[in-house]
Amino acid sequence: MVMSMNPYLETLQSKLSPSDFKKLSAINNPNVHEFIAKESDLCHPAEIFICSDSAEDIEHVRKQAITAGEEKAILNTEGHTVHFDGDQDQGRDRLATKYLVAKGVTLSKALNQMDRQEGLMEVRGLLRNSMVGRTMIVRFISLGPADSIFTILGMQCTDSWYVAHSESLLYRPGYEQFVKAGNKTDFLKVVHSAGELNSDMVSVDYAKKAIYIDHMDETIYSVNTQYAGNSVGFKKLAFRLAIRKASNEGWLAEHMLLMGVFGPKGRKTYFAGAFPSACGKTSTAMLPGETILGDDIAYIRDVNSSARAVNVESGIFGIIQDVKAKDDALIWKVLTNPGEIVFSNILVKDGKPYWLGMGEELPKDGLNYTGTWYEGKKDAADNEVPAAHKNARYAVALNALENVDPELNNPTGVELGGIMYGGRDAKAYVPVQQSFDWEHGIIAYGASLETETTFATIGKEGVPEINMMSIQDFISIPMGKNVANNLNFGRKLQKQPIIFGVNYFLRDIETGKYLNSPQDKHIWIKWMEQRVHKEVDVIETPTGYIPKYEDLKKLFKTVLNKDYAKEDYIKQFTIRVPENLAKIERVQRFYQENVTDNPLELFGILYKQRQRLNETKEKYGEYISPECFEKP
Ligand code: SPV
Ligand code: MN
Repeated sequence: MVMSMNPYLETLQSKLSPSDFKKLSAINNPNVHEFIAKESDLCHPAEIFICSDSAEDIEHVRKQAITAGEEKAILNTEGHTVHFDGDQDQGRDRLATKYLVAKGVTLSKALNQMDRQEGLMEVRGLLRNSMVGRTMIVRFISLGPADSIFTILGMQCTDSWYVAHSESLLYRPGYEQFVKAGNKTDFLKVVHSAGELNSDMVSVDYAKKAIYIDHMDETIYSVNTQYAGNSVGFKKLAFRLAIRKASNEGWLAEHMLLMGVFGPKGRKTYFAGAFPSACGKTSTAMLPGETILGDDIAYIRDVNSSARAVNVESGIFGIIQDVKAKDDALIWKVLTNPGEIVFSNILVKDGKPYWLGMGEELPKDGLNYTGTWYEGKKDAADNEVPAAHKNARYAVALNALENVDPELNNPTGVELGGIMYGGRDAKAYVPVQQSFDWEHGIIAYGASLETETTFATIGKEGVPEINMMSIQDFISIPMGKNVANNLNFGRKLQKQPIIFGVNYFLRDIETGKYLNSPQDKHIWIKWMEQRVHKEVDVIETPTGYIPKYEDLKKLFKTVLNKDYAKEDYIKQFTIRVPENLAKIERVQRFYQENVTDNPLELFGILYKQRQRLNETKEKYGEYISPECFEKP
């Protein structure tokens, strides 16, 4: 029995069953009890469920998500359920997501922030009595593998069984870690309430959505939303706190995939890749024949002077649109076979899930995020409602994939051979290039990453914007500091990963058509793998080192069994001087206007790139075939 009960634990006793009380008491940490007691006092749940790592507790959460109606067990395949978010709650909400900052502090003009006291008053006001009549579920999670230098512990109080269930699929359990850690103060805290729900168990008070990040107390508040990107606290919300922690401690928290890529004779090289949402990150991580460690968030540390990385998560919350049997064999197999999967915002008809771009004809009616759906249905603004939302997703544990990498839970992570940055750039950058060195890669590819807004966030699509290292939405430190952190991290390494820039979205200047097929990314990554081992030669251009035609031709044949035409290569790898100069200008303007603490190298490296472009323009004109740069 507990020797001396702290007052927080005592106040919680009336809301806990004897077994839950026992579970909570086993965590000998008044900080944990204090957090739960305070949030319980604010949200007023009828009872509290403490979710340990036991199979029984995990199963209880899964079943409750169905019993409560947040997930519907209406799909024919065993283990599959579907959850719907409200029609105004279909993506991460940038406007509702704010950093709470102390008076006189500003993180950066580009970040959404508000006064901390005001924000706390507002969000705690919204949370007041939000859980009346409901259960508060307390989850403990380990971000990164257990017992490792990478591990960050987190806990969440939520009234959503769907959120708690998603966390079973997406994260490593952390209850036992908390028990072991004893009186630890250093952990992330999240409180979430779905707020008022309609009879379909969907959050309705979207106008009062608030997702506030209080970095001073390492606490995240999320209310009146269910969309996992806003409510699963350990995803993008904890990520924001981790970026801060990493910055203070000298490591990197990144919006990056992690994968193993095979070279000749079974050699495996690990890559990390930063891509803004909906720019091909998950599909890169899932390339057939390679291995996957993660598709969203990585922690990277300097271990004995090499860069080692872990996946913060252990599951995937992936975009389902355009997942096809032919192009995405691995995930297709998972999604169409028995196993634990939560689909969200798809269309359901006769027990079968449907999504946009699945390569099958969609039914003319069914159930979707707007309720009963039929072809031609209009929303309140008179726009046609699609059969499924573009940002419809699936949540699944990584170990459901047959190509999950055996090092997923290695407490020392994997050594990175390469890092890639990829945006959505219709005009300027070539499909793949290697940076001249670490600094050039960080500035010209990472800090200059440009994309267009997509359906993964609420708001207009297709608006071009800078998305620094793909963490623009999540950055929680001054932006210049983030660039400096990245520069410094690599400079200290004896074994630097090679930095690459990729662009899956380059379009033909005349026709506007994409110049590559989605499969081509496999070629680029195989080329990068060879470059890490210096097995193929390169061509030097003003923006980076690009592949030689012969090397790509070989790879197209061996990997995809395709004949790669020289003409295609020339189109794809032509250096477009005007578009590149315009890009540099946009990047410069963005940093000049929004960021006050830019490292000097930023403008220096961009300046040199501009100079190289101008010099080659003098010599070869505005559109320069890669052949011009080839040494005789
Ligand atoms: C993304 O949008 O980058 C995601 C999904 O990975 S979310 O959980 O919404 O962040
Ligand atoms: Mn993401």
